[in-house]
Amino acid sequence: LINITINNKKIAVPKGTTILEAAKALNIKIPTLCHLDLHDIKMINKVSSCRVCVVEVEGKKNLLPACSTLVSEGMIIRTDTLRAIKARKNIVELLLSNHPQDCLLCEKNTNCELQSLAAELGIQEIKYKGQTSNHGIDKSSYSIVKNLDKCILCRRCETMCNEVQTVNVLSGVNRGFETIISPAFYNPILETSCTFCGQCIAVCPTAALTEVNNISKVWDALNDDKKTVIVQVAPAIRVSLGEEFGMQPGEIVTGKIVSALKILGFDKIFDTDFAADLTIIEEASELIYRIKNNTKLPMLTSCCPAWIKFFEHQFPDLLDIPSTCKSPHEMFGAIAKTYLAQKMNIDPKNMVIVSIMPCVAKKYEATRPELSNKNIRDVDIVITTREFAKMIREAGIDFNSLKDNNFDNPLGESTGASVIFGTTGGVLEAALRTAYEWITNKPLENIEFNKLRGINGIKEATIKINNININVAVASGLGNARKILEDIKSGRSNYHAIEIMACPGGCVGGGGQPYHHGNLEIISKRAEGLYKEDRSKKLRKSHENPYIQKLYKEFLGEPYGEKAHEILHTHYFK
Ligand code: HC1
Ligand code: SF4
Repeated sequence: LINITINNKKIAVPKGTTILEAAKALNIKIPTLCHLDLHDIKMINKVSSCRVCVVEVEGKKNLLPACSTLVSEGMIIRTDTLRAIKARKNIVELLLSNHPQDCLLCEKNTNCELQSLAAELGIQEIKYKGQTSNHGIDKSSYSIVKNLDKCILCRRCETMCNEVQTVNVLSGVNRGFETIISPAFYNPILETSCTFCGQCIAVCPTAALTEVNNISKVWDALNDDKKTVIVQVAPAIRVSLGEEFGMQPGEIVTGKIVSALKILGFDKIFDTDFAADLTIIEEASELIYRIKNNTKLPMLTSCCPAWIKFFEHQFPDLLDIPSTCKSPHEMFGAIAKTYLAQKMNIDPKNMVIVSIMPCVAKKYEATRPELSNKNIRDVDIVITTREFAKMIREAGIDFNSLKDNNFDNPLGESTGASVIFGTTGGVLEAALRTAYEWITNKPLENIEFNKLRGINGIKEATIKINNININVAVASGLGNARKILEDIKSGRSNYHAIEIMACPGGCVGGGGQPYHHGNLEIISKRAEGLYKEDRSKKLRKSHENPYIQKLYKEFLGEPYGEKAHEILHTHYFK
């Protein structure tokens, strides 16, 4: 151990510890901006580009950056001297001198790390006047807005995109004042292999990367008398939305969500969980078919649109193995505009389906032409958890005091299996609960597959069903997905089914969720909330959902049959 002193407090820390880490152990806060250490998902941004974390070290002439300076025996460090504080202020003032000062109008207002830091440091004027950048805004995609004028070159997005997701879309080009973070050849993001996972947005400290805001489209629909506006809520929203209103991550706010949506004026309030149960019926049927016929194995799950885009770009020779199931929220839209439209006796053209999702890739997914029926899109508008929270605030709803309400039927009932879709491992666990009972004709006693749970990037298990050993794997984060796909490509893999989610942790860690500001424990707590909701449900297997059974009886016919294929399945492109 190495003995050091920080602000007169002594501590012994292991060799290789940085001053920043040692200070944290003493509960001494050193402000940082570019630094981000998300150990659990192997994302460590250590570029030390902002220098906000400078401290004084006895015997050293210059101030040193705490994030990249390792401790040494006997080091005496001060984080709170006038010189250090002045230097920090100076750095932030310099950053602000080349930053649009439109906080009041900014998408990240009240959620921006630069803004908070400026407030913390008491900055009230920007001393420096000079040249400011003017790069224009990239609004080419349906998911992501890139505004380089707000970029502070922290490189967090670059680390996330290249090292964690291995997509390699964003990198620094040019030098000095001209440096920008850009796709190759300055291409608009739409023309790249960006998956729209939104993880770059999740780690951007400012509003350089944000989601495409669809709130006004929803207000317009709600105010159009000719439209029947139907909303669905993704599994992962119910354990994260509360954070926007001061609640703990993982707190289940499903009932309050329904109440808020009623006040906002949606005509019907349904649950994507219902469609997740439906997905399981189709996906479990498909898996059993493929195992019995020993064809197109391993089967890969297909509910994550960023993952779909990733393999379309990166692994085009494997396009036949993903499940052909549309994602649950797309299945929901397809059923709403056929089965429900018939039941309600309305023209699907006058229906607007709004999806509230933890994901920015779902915005792009909804525009894919093949996710439609007779040229009518399955889903019309997608908003994120964050946008939903903004709508609740805009409408002046006191979220915390709302009473609980229930989803409407027939597309509002769901089982515990569907709830856990929102966390990594949940889709596969849900599919196995059904596949096991269908193959063996026996009840599954222990329905919790603990080996598939937890935030680990890659998880594996072997499940004995009758006499067959079914090998399964789960990956979250696209870098982990890449490893699994490379193994399949080279024939090293012996899995039957693999679940892949693009965002580390699954949808609970989605790019449209409340910002975690570097605290990954938040993602685990959201997952715990979903498992808790699963345990509280009377029905915990998708095939037990009575409304799903009714849907097949009244409308779809056989699971994985002709009508189901026409409405609920899709195909992929190189
Ligand atoms: Fe997800 Fe899914 S679980 S993909 O993470 O399969 O977004 O929550 O809605 O569609 O159900 C997201 C979450 C979500 C779909 C479902
Ligand atoms: Fe990279 Fe995902 Fe951001 Fe696209 S959305 S640039 S893939 S991190």
